[in-house]
Amino acid sequence: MKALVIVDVQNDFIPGGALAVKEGDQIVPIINSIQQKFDFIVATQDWHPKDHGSFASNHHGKEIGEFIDLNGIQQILWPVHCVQGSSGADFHPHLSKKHWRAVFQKGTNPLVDSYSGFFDNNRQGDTGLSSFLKSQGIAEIFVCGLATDYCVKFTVLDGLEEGFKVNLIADATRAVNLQPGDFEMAIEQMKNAGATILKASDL
Ligand code: VGL
Ligand code: ZN
Repeated sequence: MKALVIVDVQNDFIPGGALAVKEGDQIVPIINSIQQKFDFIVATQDWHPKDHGSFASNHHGKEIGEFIDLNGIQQILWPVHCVQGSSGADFHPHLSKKHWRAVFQKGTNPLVDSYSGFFDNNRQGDTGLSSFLKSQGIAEIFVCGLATDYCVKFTVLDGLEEGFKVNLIADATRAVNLQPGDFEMAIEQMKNAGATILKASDL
């Protein structure tokens, strides 16, 4: 069985939000039409406590975009985003949520970031996504959402490591692109790791 995994389509990643992804809003109608082709849909939600270690403002004298060591892992510092219970952490209001089986929240441990929908960046914390999908007989996942070069990419890479057949619906994602070309580089990495790169029209 196959599942659609919708990654982090939340207000803070949409233009106007705290960590806006350019054109992030453009994927919402695309994802809504894709959802009609799937019987099994789950979503992930970036869900940080206020004191999260990935926020620049929680490190005295540090700026957004700087790198720090966060408990032994290199961490880029982000603006405050997707704080638990804030409107920025809500899903985009036009995103259809009617047929979702479950939502997996991530980034809840202040001591470590979590890009992947499966595991924290230190691979210790587990959201339960992998065991849930496996318990439901899902062997193949189709990934879309935000952002191509962070949470989408690491969800795809962990999905492959967890033994799923993984497809990326590339035009149903958008990238942060801190550096020009980050979108293309992320696609290359996912493809090299074994993901199939698709367009929404291929479904
Ligand atoms: C994300 C940066 C920080 C994402 C989440 O959803 O891609 N990026 N937190
Ligand atoms: Zn985050």
